[in-house]
Amino acid sequence: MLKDQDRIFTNIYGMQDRSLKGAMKRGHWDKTADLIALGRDEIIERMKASGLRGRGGAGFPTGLKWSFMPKQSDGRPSYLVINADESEPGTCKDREIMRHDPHTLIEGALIASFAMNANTCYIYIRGEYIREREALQNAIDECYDAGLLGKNAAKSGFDFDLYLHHGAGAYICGEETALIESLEGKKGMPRMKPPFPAMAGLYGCPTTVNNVESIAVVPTILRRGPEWFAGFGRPNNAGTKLFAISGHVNNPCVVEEEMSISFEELIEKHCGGIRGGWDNLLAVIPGGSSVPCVRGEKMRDAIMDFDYLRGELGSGLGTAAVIVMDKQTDIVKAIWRLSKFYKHESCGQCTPCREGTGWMMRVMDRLVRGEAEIEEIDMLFQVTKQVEGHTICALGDAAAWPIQGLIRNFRDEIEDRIKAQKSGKISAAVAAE
Ligand code: L3W
Ligand code: SF4
Repeated sequence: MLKDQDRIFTNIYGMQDRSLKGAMKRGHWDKTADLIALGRDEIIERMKASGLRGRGGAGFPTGLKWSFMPKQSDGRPSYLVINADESEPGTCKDREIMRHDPHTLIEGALIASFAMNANTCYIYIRGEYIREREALQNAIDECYDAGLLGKNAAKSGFDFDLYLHHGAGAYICGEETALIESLEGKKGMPRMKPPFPAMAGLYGCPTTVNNVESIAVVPTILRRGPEWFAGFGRPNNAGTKLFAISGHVNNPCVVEEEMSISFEELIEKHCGGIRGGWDNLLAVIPGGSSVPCVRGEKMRDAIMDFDYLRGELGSGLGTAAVIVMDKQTDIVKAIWRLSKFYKHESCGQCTPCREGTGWMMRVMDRLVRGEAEIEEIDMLFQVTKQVEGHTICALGDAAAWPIQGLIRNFRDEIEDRIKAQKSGKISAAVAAE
């Protein structure tokens, strides 16, 4: 278990002063100019050595991503864009950073932007995060007043501006290129990649889009050293990580823990156990709604990191939003609800996603009522395969994977439901309640 002194986020529960004064007392903004004086290449090398992988869901190595940005300007400005459009169902970790520890993010934005030669950074915050927006804007204002942002930011010799921009409630704007479109004032629709944003991003200029947590950990990694961060977790899965645990645990919470902690330890130490005990655990979605669910009995010994959850369990760490479901859960209905969500949030520009999310939801409607034929389960699986990997952005995959997880892990539950409905044991109306 992570010791208190190893926690990066020292005010995640808002028990302390979140103002600049309070943040400085906790060690933030301490000799930031010295960190910047390390120089661009050295900062990027240290971030690579830390092993930090992006905290927004994909786990792409952060230092490597920064190294894609041009070293010499070709006349175009470079940008850092921070993705604070936290909308993945189950995910509420970045919210806690912005509410209670906003200076970790602002200081990280300055250092990361310097490393990528970006004099301007935009934070794109989810529209519904009104209190977080206020907290963050207050912290930004404090930094301008104190000379930590603006001309010669933090006396580093680097001029840097930071702007907060809020979205309007569309999940798809969390996809990095849709976010860029939205920031440019257009409808939030994903672009084809390549080109990746590092080549042509905001206003066609070199851009890096990073998640809030990825940027907020940067100052501490540089202060304590990359080897300190790399010392947590298994190889290729380094660091400390915010886990957001919701659902049927006794104490749902957001907690910073060591990467690769076991699921059992995470739940027992921080959440007071599973509601009704471990025998009552039905299923877990370990990384936000976009990754497949896993049967409860496979999760108890699971290692909570990218490689184990993907490689051993066919799921994923995603945003580390851990959704726990006990045996009182109607799992077919839970996944049906996710289908409805993805259908609603599809931007509609590519056919497999636009049509496929509708088809998947309609078959899930029938399954949830028990009105389908058994053969339709395989047909639904085939539809998910037609969507997966055939779309412009990852929303298509995200819509397909939860259903694939349901069919792989809970086929018996779906079949029982259809049989019970056919034999009159449950009515369609009751099944769909
Ligand atoms: C340059 C290359 N850059 C990849 C960059 C790319 C992006 C990052 C990861 O989706 C996932 C999605 C959600 N040259 C590059 C390159 N990059 N190859 O690396 O890229 P990618 O395509 O692997 O993923 P993505 O499109 O960024 C993110 C999943 O995360 N997710 C969570 C989503 C929701 C939230 C939230 O609410 N906060 O994050 C959960 O699983 O489904 O699969 O920057 O440009 N050759
Ligand atoms: Fe839009 Fe869906 Fe295509 Fe993504 S996969 S671009 S959300 S239609």
